[in-house]
Amino acid sequence: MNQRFLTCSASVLFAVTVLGAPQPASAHGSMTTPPSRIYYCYLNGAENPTDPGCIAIKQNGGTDAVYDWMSVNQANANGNHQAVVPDGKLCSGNNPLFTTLDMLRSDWHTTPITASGDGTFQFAFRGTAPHATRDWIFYVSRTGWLPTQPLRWADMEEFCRLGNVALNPDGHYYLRCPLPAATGKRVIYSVWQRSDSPEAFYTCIDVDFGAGRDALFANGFQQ
Ligand SMILES: [Cu+2]
Repeated sequence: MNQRFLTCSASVLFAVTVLGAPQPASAHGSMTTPPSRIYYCYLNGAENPTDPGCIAIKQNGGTDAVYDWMSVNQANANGNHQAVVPDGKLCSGNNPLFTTLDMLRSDWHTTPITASGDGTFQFAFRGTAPHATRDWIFYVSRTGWLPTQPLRWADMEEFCRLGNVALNPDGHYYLRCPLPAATGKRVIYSVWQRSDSPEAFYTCIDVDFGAGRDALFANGFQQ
């Protein structure tokens, strides 16, 4: 068996077997700044959520998905994301545990997002175990797309692509990207493709660009 192609789950199982120590099922990750849809619901409380979208996740799929917020993955993506994640399944990564993330709702909690003076934003992705990275890819939903419509690849515009980033000692990957000149509520979609295995991870992040950068500058905003 070639360990290079073990999925993360298999690696954890291997560690449990060999070391005999309990390991959390938390060896992958998700976006925490801004929080991904699933991580937001974890913060909201798996057992007693108060947010309408998080309540719906619990009612339609129980709490397992929320507790496993770091595992929205495809084990054999190998860069072929559009092949392994069909339209309408982007937020779940086409992973059956997370189908509730694909629900068509207008009330997913959104987090305001604003670029810093240089037009960039520093995303934070909590990686509970380090993996070497092939690439990080960021997309934003197009103008006019509504969250009550299935999210399709054709609705997504790539705005950032980064290579390998070292895991910060605090357990996060910090990912600085130029933000698109978007307005209003959008979905930002991130793809994390490992280079040490074909496994990839997906996150939907519900954000609100508000009036957008262009409006800020038009109103005299100073960098
Ligand atoms: Cu992992």
